[in-house]
Amino acid sequence: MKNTQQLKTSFLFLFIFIYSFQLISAQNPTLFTVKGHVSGYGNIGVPHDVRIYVNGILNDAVITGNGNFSIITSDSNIKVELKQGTDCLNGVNVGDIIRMQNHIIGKTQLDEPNKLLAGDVNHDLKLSILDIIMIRSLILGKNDIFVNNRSWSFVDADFPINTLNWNQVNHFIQVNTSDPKVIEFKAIKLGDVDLNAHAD
Ligand SMILES: [Ca+2]
Ligand SMILES: [Ca+2]
Repeated sequence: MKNTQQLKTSFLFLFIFIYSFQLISAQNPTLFTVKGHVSGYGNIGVPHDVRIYVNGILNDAVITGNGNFSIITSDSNIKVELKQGTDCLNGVNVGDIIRMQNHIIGKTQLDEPNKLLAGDVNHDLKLSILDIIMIRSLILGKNDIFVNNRSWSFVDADFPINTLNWNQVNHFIQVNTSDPKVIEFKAIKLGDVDLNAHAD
């Protein structure tokens, strides 16, 4: 009889232990840290006021002066995007329009994929007269931002980009959070096809 009672008590303790463990696990999910880095191209540097979005939601992670950031998440797979929508005119002037016109009519091609990404200000993955119209409106003060409130683009820096595939690069990075690799973004100032914007 005593053994039966002891067995019941043992089962009860075992049940409480497993239940408590499950409760603690649910309250304290495993957290992953995803490390990232953003860099400008050439001597352009990294812009201020860059916001980090994780799965479409603004995250509190901040980018340090040297371009590093850390995201803490409990998700096993996340989509990371960077956005910056201030100071759209930075580096944008008539010289950019002339270079884009020359590219479109085939006179002088823009010779770097970064310049093509910079020129596609309406983000339709083509360089066309529509982009020039948008830049001209910005310079004339008729609008103060490019589409989707973007002033800079942030693309996957590990994509093997060239002047033929520049429009296939992802403007986000999908991350398996258990993978320790550092994700790398490249910052592109929109509208600045001769690359004379500055980061601060
Ligand atoms: Ca375009
Ligand atoms: Ca420029």
